[in-house]
Amino acid sequence: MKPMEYSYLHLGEGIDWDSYVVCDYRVTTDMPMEKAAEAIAAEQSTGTWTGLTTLSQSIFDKYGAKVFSIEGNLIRVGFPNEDFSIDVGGVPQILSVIAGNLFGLEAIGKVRLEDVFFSKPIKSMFKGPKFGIEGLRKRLGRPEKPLVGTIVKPKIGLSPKEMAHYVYEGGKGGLTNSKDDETLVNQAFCPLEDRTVAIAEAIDRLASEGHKMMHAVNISTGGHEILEVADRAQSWGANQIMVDVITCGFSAVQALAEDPSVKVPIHVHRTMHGAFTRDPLHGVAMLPLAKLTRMCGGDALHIGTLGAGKMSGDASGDRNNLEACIDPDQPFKRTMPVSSGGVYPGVVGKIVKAAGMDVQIQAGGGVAGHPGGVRKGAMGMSQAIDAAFAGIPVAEYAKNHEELRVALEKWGY
Ligand code: CAP
Ligand code: MG
Repeated sequence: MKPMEYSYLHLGEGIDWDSYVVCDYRVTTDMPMEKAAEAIAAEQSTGTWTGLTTLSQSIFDKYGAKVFSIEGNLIRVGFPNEDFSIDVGGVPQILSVIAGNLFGLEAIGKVRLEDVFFSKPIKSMFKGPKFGIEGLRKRLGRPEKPLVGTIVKPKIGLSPKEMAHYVYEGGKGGLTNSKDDETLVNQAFCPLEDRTVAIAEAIDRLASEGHKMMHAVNISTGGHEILEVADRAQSWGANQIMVDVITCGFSAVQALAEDPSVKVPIHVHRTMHGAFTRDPLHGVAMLPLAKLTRMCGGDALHIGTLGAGKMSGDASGDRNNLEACIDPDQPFKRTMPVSSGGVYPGVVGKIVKAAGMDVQIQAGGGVAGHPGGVRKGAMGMSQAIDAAFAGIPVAEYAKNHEELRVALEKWGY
């Protein structure tokens, strides 16, 4: 029997957005673009490198991916809903379809998944955030202003008592949020239990003094125990948990968000994403990752600093990430976009201008590096937020706010 060859090209056809998961790939190749597009559609659905005697017309029609358009080096491929295995399979299986083998196809060259549009039936299998922007704001009693936070620095090395003191000082300086850094979990110098208990006490003390604050304790760990660790952290007083979504997996976020035992918001860090988001021609853009994180239930997600900070990422790409977090057309609560990485008071106005008020702006070095210490560093950040909220230029505001003035003097604006 002669193997059948099928054409995955459906160029110019209208797309039934409810029947397909549609992906935009940027392709850099020596092949004719149509051939590359077909190779991707085939590899990721019903084909492989050669025709198959086992592939029938009906299998191809039902499950074959369709190439809907090719514009320059951007190709749009639709995967039929039937290609996805949601109940068992979930995000790992989705990723193996839309972002799997295709990146390694030797003949093609470079491919970058720029965007993904999930169909309604696929989205309906997800629950999204339990708290989202509104839930965080409610818990913090902060209805309008951007949230302002810190990442306790140094990343590692402080004891639980020192961390709790840092958090308390941050709260006294006006911060609404603080968090563990991504490399800290349960090292001997700062055990999770002792740290969580000590920080919860600090936060209780702040509350008794009239200030609400949240600290995201990093519970990133293996999938076999993450729910249990989240449980323990809550029993020790954690009022927010943090997960590194790339290293733990989207399913870790989803498992936590959907488990009724998790009663605190989930802060989602994205450490390691740069390994595949940074190359503009190859890998996966942050935008699809942001969409997936929201579907899986992340209450807050790092989206970049819109061109202001230390990490790579540009204003328009970060803006797209932010839109994915807050897009009102999605059937999920909105995820709080978190702007972090090399932030200091002098750039807060720029971030607020680009992001609006629904953003959490946080600084590690930009708080702990303040010449006056953590409390004054936190005051400098809080004052910068207040200035941006009031629409007053930061240098103007600093004339009456000493901590901000010192920060601007040290780091500029
Ligand atoms: C920021 C940070 C965050 C980055 C990650 C750090 O500290 O704690 O992990 O924000 O980048 O270790 O760099 P600083 P992104 O405020 O001291 O820079 O948010 O882009 O994922
Ligand atoms: Mg960090």
